[in-house]
Amino acid sequence: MKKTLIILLSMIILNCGGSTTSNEVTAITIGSLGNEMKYDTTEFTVSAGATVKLTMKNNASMANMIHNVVIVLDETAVPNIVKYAEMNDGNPIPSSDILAMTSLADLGEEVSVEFVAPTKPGRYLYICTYIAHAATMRGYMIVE
Ligand SMILES: [Cu+2]
Repeated sequence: MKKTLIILLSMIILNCGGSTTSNEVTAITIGSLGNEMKYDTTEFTVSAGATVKLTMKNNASMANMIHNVVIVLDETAVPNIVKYAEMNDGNPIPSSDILAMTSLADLGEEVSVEFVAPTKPGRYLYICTYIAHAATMRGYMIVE
């Protein structure tokens, strides 16, 4: 904890040096909606090119309610991404159509991933690829 604080403080100090690069991280948390196959957040906005720390918080208490967040660059690739993930216990196969993904969060668990948002503004679909969840567990990351 102390170490994190020191790192954060040094980052702030470094940022005061007139440098044009930013170390700011946009933190987003997406939870599951209780025991439903739904996210509690179905839309969030980030700046183009921002560094994003995305956390999936699994709020479920029911067996098999395992979730992830997979942000997709090309929506037309979703059927294949889901198909291959479902053949792989819900874990997506890494692909150039996937911008970022968390691992699968077990009941009560939190998992995070850090990534850089696209520089191209738009709406980027995110889905849960655990078996049979993708139809209802979805939302949009808006890049502006
Ligand atoms: Cu899910």
